[in-house]
Amino acid sequence: MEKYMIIHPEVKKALDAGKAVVALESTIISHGMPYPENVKTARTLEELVRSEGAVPATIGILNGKIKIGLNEEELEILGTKNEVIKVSRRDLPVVIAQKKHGATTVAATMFLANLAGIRIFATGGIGGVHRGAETSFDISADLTELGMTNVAVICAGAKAILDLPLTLERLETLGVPVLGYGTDEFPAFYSRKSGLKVDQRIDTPEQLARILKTKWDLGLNGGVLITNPIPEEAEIPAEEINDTIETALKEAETLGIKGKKITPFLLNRIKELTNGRSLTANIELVKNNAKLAAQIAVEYAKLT
Ligand code: PSU
Ligand code: MN
Repeated sequence: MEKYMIIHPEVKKALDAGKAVVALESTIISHGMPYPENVKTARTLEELVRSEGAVPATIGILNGKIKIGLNEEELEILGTKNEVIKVSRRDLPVVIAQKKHGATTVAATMFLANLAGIRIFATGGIGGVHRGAETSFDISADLTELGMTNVAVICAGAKAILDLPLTLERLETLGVPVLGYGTDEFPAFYSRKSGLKVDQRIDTPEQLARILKTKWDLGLNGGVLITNPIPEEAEIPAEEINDTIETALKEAETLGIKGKKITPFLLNRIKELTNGRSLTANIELVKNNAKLAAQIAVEYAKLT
């Protein structure tokens, strides 16, 4: 594995000692947010994870090397360079063999976290079933990965640009528990509410850790989706953001934007249309998730 993967010494030490580690993704840095907010947010996430007593491991690919834990310079490259490829599961061998730079999506980050022995991963919002998927077939590889890889993903729900009811249906079929941290309702990324229910509300990091341990002890392979609503102060209520999302979706259709380009396009257009408010919301919700993920990782480390 050393041929392909470099684990940062601090992360390696924590993993060997059975200490709490939290994986963080890099697509959000390279394709989800503009510079310099992206790099600044990535650093803040790492600090937040540390302040809760866990070790952060931001995952990305540099010159074809899988990096579990990035240094300052590497974060800066992923945050600024145009040639950084958005890497989902299927892109991994191509980008690695060709020695390119890659920012990993939820699917690819889950896969690599598992390879490194990290069980807890924080992101913003997972990919899911796109609106109109009945004709476009656009369903994020994040869902299939959640169906098979033993990593818990802490997120603010699925991005509101998606078809949330269909996303929940897929997660059910794939055997992925969808848990609400302190909420009965499935959060909708920018908004705390979606009108949809989670499987189960769970109120403490300790109970969440126990569910993870139980699932994997039983050989129930696959991920767990832990949904954490955006903090109230940063929320954009669904009634306010929905028109903007509709506008952005229509533009994407007119421009013929498809495949891996659609999510970055929509996030950027929504940011422009809300004069940056959606970016602030995005930053605050990821920070909230990184904190919770660290708390869960600390509890999980106590059980293993
Ligand atoms: N959450 C964010 N911003 C993002 C993403 C998630 O707050 O940019 C990224 C994640 O990396 C996720 C990806 O895996 O969008 C989904 O892309 P797609 O729909 O093409 O699978
Ligand atoms: Mn897609």
